[in-house]
Amino acid sequence: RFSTAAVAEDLITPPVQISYTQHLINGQFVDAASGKKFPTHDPRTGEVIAHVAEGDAEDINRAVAAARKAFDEGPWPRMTAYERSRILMRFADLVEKHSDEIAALETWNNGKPYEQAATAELPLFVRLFYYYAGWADKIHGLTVPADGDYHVQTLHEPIGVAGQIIPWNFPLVMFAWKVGPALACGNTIVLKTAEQTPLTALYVAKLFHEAGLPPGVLNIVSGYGPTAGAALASHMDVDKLAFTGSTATGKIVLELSAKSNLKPVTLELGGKSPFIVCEDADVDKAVELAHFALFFNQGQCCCAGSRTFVHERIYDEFIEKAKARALRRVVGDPFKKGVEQGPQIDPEQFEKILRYIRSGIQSNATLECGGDRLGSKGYFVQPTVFSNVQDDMLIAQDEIFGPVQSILKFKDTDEVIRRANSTRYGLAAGVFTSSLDTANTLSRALRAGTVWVNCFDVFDAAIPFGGYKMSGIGREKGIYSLHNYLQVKAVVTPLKKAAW
Ligand code: TXE
Repeated sequence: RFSTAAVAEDLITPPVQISYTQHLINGQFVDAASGKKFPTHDPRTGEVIAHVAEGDAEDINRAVAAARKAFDEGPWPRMTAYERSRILMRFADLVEKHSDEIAALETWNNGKPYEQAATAELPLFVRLFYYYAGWADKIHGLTVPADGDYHVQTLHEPIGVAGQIIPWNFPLVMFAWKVGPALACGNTIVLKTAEQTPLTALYVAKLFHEAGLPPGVLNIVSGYGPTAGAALASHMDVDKLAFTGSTATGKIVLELSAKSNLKPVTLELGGKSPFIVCEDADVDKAVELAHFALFFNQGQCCCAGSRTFVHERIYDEFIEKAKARALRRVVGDPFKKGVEQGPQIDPEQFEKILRYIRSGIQSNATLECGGDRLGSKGYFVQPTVFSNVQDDMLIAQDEIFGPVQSILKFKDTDEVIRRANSTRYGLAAGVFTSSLDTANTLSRALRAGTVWVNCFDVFDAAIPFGGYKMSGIGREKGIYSLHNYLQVKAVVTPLKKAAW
């Protein structure tokens, strides 16, 4: 029933080779201190595509020492802001030039459709670096009209060495959201990539050095969370930590910060975002947008619209059409033209999704379509739609992080607000309506960091992104992200000669 085989045969893979598998520390590619390596895979088949240096505490120590030196002694924080801006722009130019190859590497290591990597992830990445290049020379403090004869000014200074831990679902976009603002503000960085997707960060970091980034400013360590990640979160010489991943791991890194040096922590965590289809909605358009909101990126989006609330008046029609759309979804080799959905990232996520599907069936949600793996190789999951989902079912409460749409019925606006907000998460929400009043009412009432009205997953570099409640702390992108990477210093000087 699913059109895996119906996909156009022509592969669109540009030539790609894996050139960088070592850590990048102080501008040099180096082996792990222990000499250890770990395998990284192609999710289409589960086959190993490379062995990558496996970082642990000693590699993190070396990377932090390089970042510290580059911050304390190096040219980076003392360069003119314009020079820093030029390097960010040159980097964005280089990424754009190599974007076919980078998109191919992203697809190979992550499984996302090449067309989406090339037309969504790469352009977002490049645009974000231009955006923060534009900020670099516009960061400045204030003069403050304090009481008394004082000249008071605030200096906005870089915070120092930033530790950054990113996940595997958007390896490049997550790199950009972390690295762009931190460098624009003049910080130095130790970035730990996700163990599933170490390759593209190393590739682009090499381009950053070609663009003129001084050694030690951006250091990349590959490795696992409990070893390399935990060492970074608890390091005494890291001045700030930014993390994106699960809520459970977010709690761990916050605790590691508290137990070490109280470095400020920003967290971008899980979600269970409502997508609300009101009774006045154009059903065909609502079905298409709700489908995109959930299934984009194999359902592996922290902000996925994973609770589709549909007004009772259009519910039956919506279900039929949502099911038909899911059955039309083209699943297959992500390098083939026209493919909408590739494999999930790894066996753990794949099994987790299948467990949630079983839980939905056991709790008597109606399985409209899908419900199983697709094929016998790799980590492909059938696009799955459940209707008749109730708020207390696990599939309506937990983050599934896969291609599983849960559709719930509602009667009126107050009810849907209460139910949409009745979750421990608060990352995003979608509203589909033709009424301005309803759009305004819902967007003010929903407790979420982003409300998309009649659109979804709009990720412009200038728009802040982050969560209420257990979806996180702080905002990334836009002007808001700069605050994460700056210290504010008040400088107070008497206007007259001091009395003493
Ligand atoms: O996440 P982890 P996983 C959600 C999604 C998914 C679930 C589990 O529901 O199914 O999380 O995914 C590093 N100290 N999201 O296991 O563990 C790890 O190496 C320091 C939502 O992949 O949070 C990786 O670099 N770091 C999400 C990063 O944390 C640690 C994106 C994320 O891994 C660590 C991904 C530790 N003790 C998953 N343990 C989003 N918000 O977009 C792990 N890490």
